[in-house]
Amino acid sequence: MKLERSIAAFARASTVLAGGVNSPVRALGAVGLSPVFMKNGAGEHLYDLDDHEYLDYVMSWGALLLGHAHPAVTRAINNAVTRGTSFGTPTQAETELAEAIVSMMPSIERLRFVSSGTEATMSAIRLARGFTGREKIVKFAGCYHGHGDSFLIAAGSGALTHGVPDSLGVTEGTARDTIVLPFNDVPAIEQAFETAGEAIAAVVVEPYAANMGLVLPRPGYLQRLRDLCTRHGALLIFDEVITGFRVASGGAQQREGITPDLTTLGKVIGGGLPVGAFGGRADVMAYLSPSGPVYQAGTLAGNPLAMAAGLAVLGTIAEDPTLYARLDALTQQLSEGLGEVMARHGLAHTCVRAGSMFTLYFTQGPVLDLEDAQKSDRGLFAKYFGAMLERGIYLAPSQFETNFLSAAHTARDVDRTLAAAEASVAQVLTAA
Ligand code: HOZ
Repeated sequence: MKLERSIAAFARASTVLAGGVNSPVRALGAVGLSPVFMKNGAGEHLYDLDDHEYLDYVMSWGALLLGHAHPAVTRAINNAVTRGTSFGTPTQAETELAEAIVSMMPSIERLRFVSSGTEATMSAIRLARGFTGREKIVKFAGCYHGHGDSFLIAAGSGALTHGVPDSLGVTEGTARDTIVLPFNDVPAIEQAFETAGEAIAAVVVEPYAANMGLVLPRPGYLQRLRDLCTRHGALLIFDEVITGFRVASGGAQQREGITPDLTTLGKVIGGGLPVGAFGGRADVMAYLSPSGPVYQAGTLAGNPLAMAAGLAVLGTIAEDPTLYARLDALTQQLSEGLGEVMARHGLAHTCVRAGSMFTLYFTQGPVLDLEDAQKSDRGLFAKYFGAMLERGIYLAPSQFETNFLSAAHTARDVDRTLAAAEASVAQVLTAA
């Protein structure tokens, strides 16, 4: 496969952009390749500068639940853009999208829009600290909550992929206020509350951890977090930037039957435009300026184009009662099929799935925390990724990320992916 134009584009970008990219994972360094520059997307497909077509399983890292350039979303953005791109004043679209979110995710009584998931989680912990008057937050190793300083400790996603889970530039003081525990480990969180319960403002968790690959909570784990937070007066923050409106209209909290105090959102609620939100209990949200003493603001917060796109996405979800069941079934077919391919070739593997999200690990499993995820054969993953790319399948380019399907993916796409996986594994094993 020739990627000449992408290679040239990366060389040019590297002369003006730090590292040649605007977000580390897309550099494809983890799989030993040069980034593929895309020029357009349609439905479940992406097209690169060299005119190759790819079946896309990144879907803008989960943002595109409906696929690329969905007609309802495109129409909404086109209509909004003719009225102006940003006003720095309230607009009714913000209230309309907030109403839609509140009606679909009942734990959210009030919310605020921001411009990214990172901003949402940074703001949520400031609010939690302001509300509780406490300083420490608990996070879990391998979970990623954007690149706010407090979260770049044992962080997942690109930080893990590129070997900087504890980034330089984070002060010791900040690091001291973050307690890092293994995911899925009940004794560890019990112990943390026993030792430092009075100082813990919040426990922040991706209910389905999707930035060390996909790792699901053991039965009862999230409920235990809920109970401990309630007992010790700490807030439970669900980071649903990835899972919100992706695994169900009410997110992972609906599927698991847990009510967090605060939730952070992003991705799907912006239909591919830059957006984030945090929200939850009305008494906690009342602490936010201008009604309360915790400051938070943003020039582009509630941007009219992002609000229009989000309304189109949530409107489409609301009108399609079988959407999530279809996505679930298709993703199950794919992840089980991939498992069968790997088993046929005698490869140790574990395929973890939730709704339209999945990760294939090259390890026997089970994968229940970061330590387990790191047992995956990353060399094998890199070869598999490259072989799939050559066959026009664009997977998440790191072992420590999650793949996403969209409403545009079809059973034919799944068959094509499984055939490509069969051929890719055969190629990788023959070359070994
Ligand atoms: N941190 C994102 C994945 N979890 C990657 C964002 C990007 O490269 O666009």
